[in-house]
Amino acid sequence: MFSLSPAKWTRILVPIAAGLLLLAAACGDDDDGGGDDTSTPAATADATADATAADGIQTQPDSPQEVDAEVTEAVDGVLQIALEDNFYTLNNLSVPLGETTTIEIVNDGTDIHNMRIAGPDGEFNTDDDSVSDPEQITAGSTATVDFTPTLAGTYTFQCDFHPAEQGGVIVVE
Ligand SMILES: [Cu+2]
Repeated sequence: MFSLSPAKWTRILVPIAAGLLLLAAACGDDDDGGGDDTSTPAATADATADATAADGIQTQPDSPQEVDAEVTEAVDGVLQIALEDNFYTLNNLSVPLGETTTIEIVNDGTDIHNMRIAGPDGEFNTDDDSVSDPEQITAGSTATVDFTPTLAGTYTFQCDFHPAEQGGVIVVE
């Protein structure tokens, strides 16, 4: 009985080989599972990006000028403020989200002043700033800033000529 014919060996070995192939296929499925695992970090990165967008604007600089206790709201898309040496007469402003507010500025001082609003990036002198037109407002003259915020939050503005003492905030909601 120890001497099996080649035909009998074939009947024994073929099922074993087939079993090994099945095991290999099963391992292949495990590898696919590993592939699913590698997609998880990408999904996490997307969630992080969404969370950043949902957080809205970046942390803004502090106003160099003490902020008014009273809030001044835009009326029919217009806010009127004045410049003095060296402060804003009103500097706790409120405007609606997603609408253009025109800030009308008159320079009641003797120095040159202006108004620059840090954009959503929370930094001055970057592309997303809103700046008065003209950028230099001489004594007795006027200027405007058209501000159309698309993200809610509290933005900081400053005078570029007196950034250490003249500024304020705009609440967007
Ligand atoms: Cu100034």
